[in-house]
Amino acid sequence: AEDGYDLWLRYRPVPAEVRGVLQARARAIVAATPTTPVLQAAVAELQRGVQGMTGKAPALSTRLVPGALVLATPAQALAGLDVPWADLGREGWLLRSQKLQGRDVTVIAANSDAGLLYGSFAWLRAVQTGANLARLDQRSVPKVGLRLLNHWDNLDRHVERGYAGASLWDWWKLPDILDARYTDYARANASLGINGTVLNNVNSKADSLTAPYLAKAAALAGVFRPYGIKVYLSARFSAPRELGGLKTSDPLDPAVRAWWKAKADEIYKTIPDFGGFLVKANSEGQPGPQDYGRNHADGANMLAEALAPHGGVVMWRAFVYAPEAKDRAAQAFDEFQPLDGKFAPNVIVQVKNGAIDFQPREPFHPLFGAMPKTPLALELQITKEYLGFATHLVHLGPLFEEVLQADTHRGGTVARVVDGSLHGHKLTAVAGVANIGTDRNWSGSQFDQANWYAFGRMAWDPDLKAAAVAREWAAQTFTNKAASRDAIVDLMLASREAVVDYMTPLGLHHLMDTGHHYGPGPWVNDLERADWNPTYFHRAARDGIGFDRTRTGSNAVAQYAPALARLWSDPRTTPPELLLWFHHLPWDHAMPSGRTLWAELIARYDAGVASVDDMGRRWAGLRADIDPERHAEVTAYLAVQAREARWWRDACIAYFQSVSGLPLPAGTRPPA
Ligand code: GCW
Repeated sequence: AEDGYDLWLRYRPVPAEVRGVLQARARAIVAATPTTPVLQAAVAELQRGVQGMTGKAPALSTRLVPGALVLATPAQALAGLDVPWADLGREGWLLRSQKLQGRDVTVIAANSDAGLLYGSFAWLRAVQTGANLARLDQRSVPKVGLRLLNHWDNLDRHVERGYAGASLWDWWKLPDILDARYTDYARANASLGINGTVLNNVNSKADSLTAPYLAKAAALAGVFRPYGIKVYLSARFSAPRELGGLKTSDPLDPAVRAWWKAKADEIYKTIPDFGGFLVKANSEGQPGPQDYGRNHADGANMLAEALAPHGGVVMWRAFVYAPEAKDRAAQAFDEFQPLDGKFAPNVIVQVKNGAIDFQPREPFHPLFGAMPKTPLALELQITKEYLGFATHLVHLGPLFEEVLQADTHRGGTVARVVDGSLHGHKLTAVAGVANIGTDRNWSGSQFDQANWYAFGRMAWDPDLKAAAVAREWAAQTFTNKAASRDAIVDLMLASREAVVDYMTPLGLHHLMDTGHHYGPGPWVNDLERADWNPTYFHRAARDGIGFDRTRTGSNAVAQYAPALARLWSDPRTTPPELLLWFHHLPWDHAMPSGRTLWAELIARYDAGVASVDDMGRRWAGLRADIDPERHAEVTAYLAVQAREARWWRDACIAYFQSVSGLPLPAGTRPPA
């Protein structure tokens, strides 16, 4: 039965006519000997894939037979091979069907074994998406160096904001027992080019840095290493006090610095290729350098100094806000921008895509482009904390594309900031908060797998189009029949705007109910911190709705480049989808559609519901082409979403009406 465990690496038997072609193109695998663990992983994956699709695995061969898959590096380049090695970088690959020494072969070429592994997965992707195997000519080089998952996994296996079961990491059984699932996790990530994983939650326990846990992390690192994946840890800033018995964790205290240096040495003795630390400091109650009157750079640089001799990096998060701030959206910029140029070379500041918190839609974070002397990592959330958890079908590819392609008006897009090309940085990273757990289907729903997939592919190449990535995923995961595949893609692409419309249209944000963030709660107004209340964000009152972030309000808009700040300061030149993010406007404000703001708001909520209904209809029409198990499961989830989209719409409109005092516009509702 199909339960989704195999993700997009399904390798199901292909139709007879395809089988012959495939067999003829995978008669044997020619690779270097002696082989390395990474190369072995590549060969094993090719064998597994071809075995699954044709019923017969190609053998390893030292002879160049016709129909061979040739894995080539500069050290193992056969005569006649003409590969532009210099253009492939350290991890890039080339895929080409060609004649070599008179034989028809397929060349997979790279400068490293990791590149060969990525190239092997690329060939399997080409096969599964129906590429013409006789005419392959592709190459790809990652634009971003560190492509990382961030697990918000606690040591007790609870996953913060996780909706796919418990943490995969079975800390009690590690390091001795290595669940086979760890290998499948690594395969899936390697197939996308993900090359690092932060094992534990940013709200971290110091325990994760103790010797027993380092041994467990080392065991995981051992499983992941053949797949080109490094292990990282979230570090608790107060560890010197909590673990080391020191009186302080002040980053400028020599004893504290010495403690971290010794800890780093210990870690690298256990995990020689350890990636580095991810740190959440002075944010939502976490300890940090400000506890001692120091700043973020002081804290980050202390850790960087400890890791530098080993080649490790510090990813220092910019997600900070305090109740005193006049506008929560403005605080990260205010704290971090003045520190530009103050960070050590192995520090990268990790910035969420938007300034509030992983909402259905936010403008890009104003720090992107505004810290030219500091490498900035983009943090995306794959798990759907604010987007209906695992039951709502919301495909995030369009959201990722929107932020990556946003023009900072400071010389380039967010993608150009993040890939380092705009400001000439070599240290580059994209991080995604994982949506992975012990559920059979890994991600809590069949379609949430696509968010993991899209994250990985777009971290490798931030310029990939969401539509193209969704097409790949749908072909591999569900069906390669063009019409059905495209219907799935349409549904996925429409789903993002649908959730914006039925939850938070027109730039509204953070209307979700408290704590869990599931379902509507625009009326909530009694939390201990004002900046947690939905009323703080929407500011709906008799006079109008929206957060004034222009000069007459918080002026957070001034954090953007002047050209953009000018546009977004005027409601007439602010795109409707960001309108209430930047402006507080009267209910009768005239919208470009000709409707009043009040009528437009209602129309958007209705459009969101209609779009979810449409997704349900499209999915129903696909029944003949999808296995019954997964078809039924998605159908059931879509029914939940259809019901809850109405819940969102009706609750929000009812609440806003109670504030505006306005009648529902004529014709928007059936007569009573
Ligand atoms: O939005 C908040 C989440 C927290 C999370 C925090 C963060 C890990 O609700 O659960 O904590 O963001 O990103 O640090």
